[in-house]
Amino acid sequence: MKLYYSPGACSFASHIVLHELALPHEVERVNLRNRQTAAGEDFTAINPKGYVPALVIEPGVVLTEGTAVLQYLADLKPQQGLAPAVGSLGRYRLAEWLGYINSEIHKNYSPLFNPAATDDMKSLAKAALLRRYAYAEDALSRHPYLLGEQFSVADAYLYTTLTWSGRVGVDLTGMTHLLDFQQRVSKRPSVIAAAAVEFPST
Ligand SMILES: N[C@@H](CCC(=O)N[C@@H](CS)C(=O)NCC(=O)O)C(=O)O
Repeated sequence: MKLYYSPGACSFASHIVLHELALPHEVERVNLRNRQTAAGEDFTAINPKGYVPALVIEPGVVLTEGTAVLQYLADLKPQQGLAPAVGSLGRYRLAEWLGYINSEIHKNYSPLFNPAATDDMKSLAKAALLRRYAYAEDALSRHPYLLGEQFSVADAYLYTTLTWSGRVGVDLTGMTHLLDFQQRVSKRPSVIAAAAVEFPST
C-alpha cells in the first residue's frame, strides 16, 4: 500500500492510522502546487482529483476521499477497534462524525489557507469553525474520544484539523476538552511516527 500525502495536510489522518494499525506501507510526498510527486510523476495521473489523500491499494487500485480511506484502513484490522463493526449503530455514529469533520470542520478551513480569500471570508470561516468545534468540545466533555472510550479514525481526523488551528488563528481558548484531546492524541506513538516521516527535520 502506498499513501500519497502532503506534510500536515488532511492526509495526515490516514498516515496516523497506517501507523496505529502497524500496516506495512510506503508514503510519497505530493507537491500540491504543481501536482508532482516526489518521484517527479504527474499526481493527477494517480488521482485525477489532484488532491491528497490517495491510497494505492495495489497497482491500478486507488482509493481517494479521506473518510473512505480511513474506514478502509480500519476495516483491514477490525480487531483493533478503530472503527465499529459494519452494520452496527456505532458504525453510523462514526460516519456521522466523519461527515461532520469533513464538511463542517475541514472544509471551513479552506478560506483560511486561500491567499485569495478576503478578510470577511476568513472571519466567517473562523466563526463557523468555532461553532463546529464547540459541538466536538461538548462531546469530548463527556468521553475521552468522539465515539466514547476508544480512539477511532474520527479522532485521527479531528486531531489533524486541530493541528491547523494555531497556524491560521482559530483561537480555541476555553475549549479545554478539545485542547486536552489535542495534547493527548499528539502523544500517541502513531502520531509521533507519522509526524517524524512528514516533518523529518523537527
Ligand atoms: N474531499 C477530499 C478533500 C481533500 C483535500 O481537501 N485535500 C487537500 C489537503 S487537506 C488538498 O490536497 N488540496 C489541494 C487541492 O485541492 O488542490 C477529502 O476529503 O479527502
